[in-house]
Amino acid sequence: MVERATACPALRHGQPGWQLDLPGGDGLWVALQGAQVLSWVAGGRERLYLSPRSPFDGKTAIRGGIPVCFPQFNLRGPLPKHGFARNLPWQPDAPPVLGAQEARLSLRLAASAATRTFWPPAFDARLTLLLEPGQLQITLEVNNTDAEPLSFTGALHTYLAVEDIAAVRLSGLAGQPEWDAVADRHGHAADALRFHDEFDRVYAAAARPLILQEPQGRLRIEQSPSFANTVVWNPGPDKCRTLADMPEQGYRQMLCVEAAQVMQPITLASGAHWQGWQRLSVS
Ligand code: TA6
Repeated sequence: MVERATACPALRHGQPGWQLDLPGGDGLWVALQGAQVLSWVAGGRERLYLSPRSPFDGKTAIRGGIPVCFPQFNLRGPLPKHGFARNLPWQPDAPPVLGAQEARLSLRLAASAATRTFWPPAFDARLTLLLEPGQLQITLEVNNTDAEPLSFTGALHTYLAVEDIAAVRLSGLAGQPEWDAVADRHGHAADALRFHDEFDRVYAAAARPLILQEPQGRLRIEQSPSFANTVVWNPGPDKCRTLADMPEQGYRQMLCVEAAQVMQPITLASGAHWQGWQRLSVS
């Protein structure tokens, strides 16, 4: 057992990344590809779903963990689905900051020849991971380093690990405006969301925390008001069968709860800065 937080470069799934550990046993691993957290252990349990069928080839989107979707959400624009940030290598921005009970690591993706093939603007993005006992906060920052304004949408597309999706309830969204992307129907959120089939809905974000309730325990999910939406996604059995990078029964073990900006792009003037975060806490 370590006595102080530690951080070191570490390979997993054949991919380069960083491992952060706290004295009490909590830890995370983040891949350089996409600055994608692929494991977060808290309270002795893995809290993130990661598909065993992900290709791990250093460039194809990884199915699971916390994909950073930037600068486009889904297919709402001309870019590849969910943008390019999840396909490109990010780099540590500065040495990790380590305390007795916390570890912080920032990774950076700046405009390059690779990003300009998709998207012309100059930008500087940073993802900061703050690991504390029972808690993980993920903060995305975007700086417009271009002479012109830039606009983006996106998400922290978190895949939460669940024991059995049939036993999961997600509360905290009651009454929020809801767009059901499967039925293309607008309505309002039920008191507690249950998941029996394909579920793909975009909500106006709630000011209160969401609670993911399972027989094994609860997880509290918060997001900054700078993300206008929360997206909740589970492919259900039929859609899951069509996803080559998911096991047939994989949908049973995951639920995506995403801090997102879907409908209304964020526009940054030249030199302007934006940040948005999601915080996950074991309770
Ligand atoms: O956030 C939900 C969503 O946009 C769904 O519509 C679904 O397609 C999902 O993301 C996964 O997208 P991906 O490109 O990772 O397969």
